[in-house]
Amino acid sequence: MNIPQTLIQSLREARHVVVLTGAGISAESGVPTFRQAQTGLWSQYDPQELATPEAFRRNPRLVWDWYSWRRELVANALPNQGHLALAAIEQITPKFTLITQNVDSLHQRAGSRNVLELHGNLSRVKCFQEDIVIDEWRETAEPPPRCPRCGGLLRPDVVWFGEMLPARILHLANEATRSADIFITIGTSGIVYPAAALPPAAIRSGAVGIEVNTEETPLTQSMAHVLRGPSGEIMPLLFREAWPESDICQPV
Ligand code: BJW
Repeated sequence: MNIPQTLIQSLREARHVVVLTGAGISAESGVPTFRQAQTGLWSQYDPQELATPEAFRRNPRLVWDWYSWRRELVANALPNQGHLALAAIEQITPKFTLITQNVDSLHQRAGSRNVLELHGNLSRVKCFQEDIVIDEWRETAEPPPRCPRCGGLLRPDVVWFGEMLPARILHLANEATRSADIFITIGTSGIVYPAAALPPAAIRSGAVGIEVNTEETPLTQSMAHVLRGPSGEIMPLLFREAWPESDICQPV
């Protein structure tokens, strides 16, 4: 792939690089994307219908079991070259903010530090009743497990459709978006709000917009640069072209 020199130059000169990632960045780690057909037992369910408070109210066990399956899947996955390249870019740029819609912790496991998790994290659970994060819990024969404080049902600490995003994190994401010189979206379909509103907001504030995705999305048209292909190949290439002299974490 030919990466435009103007893009390389903008990246080298940027004071604040902001990245928004979605499920596509973890695809090469073997984690199915949100809207990809699910596999095996879960292929008969629509993820959009499982990721709601209504679904949990209707069938808490089904929703809990889906998240338990995904928790195990990501625990056995490894960060890929795309995650690693972002951790390397964070080390070499003056200011770097990684906004992720993912709940899989793969960015943190790759070494990224300044990560804003818009949609929560699979590894945490909270009480469905009291909305309080519970540190100690274990799987039970009759899932979901119960809250040790009030006996309510436990649920994953993720953001479902119709729920508010964590206010402080969303505030930090909006602030970073407004001050970005470069805003890169990676592996997101760009259809879920308010995350999907961040790239156009960054571009309105003067950022150079870059999209890395295997497919076209509703965000594509507004981007200054579109890099079409898998992020596990494109991100290391971008890093090597922008900082050929760097010896930090040269992705292979
Ligand atoms: C690759 C690749 C490779 C593959 N390399 N690329 C404004 C307008 C319309 C609707 C709304 C609106 N504002 C709010 C709404 C409602 C709703 C919404 O957005 N609905 C839309 C579907 C229309 N939003 C909400 O409800 C949000 N809450 C909210 O706004 O609160 C205030 C409010 C409440 C009530 C009413 C109104 C306002 C909450 C959204 C929470 C989303 N949660 C989920 C689940 C998280 C937990 C879990 O994981 O189970 O988050 S849904 C799901 O979508 C998940 C993802 O983070 C999110 C985004 O998906 P993502 O990451 O983009 O994945 P995919 O699968 O869609 O795409 C993968 C992409 O990768 C594709 O493009 C591939 O091509 C690409 N790809 N391989 C590069 N190797």
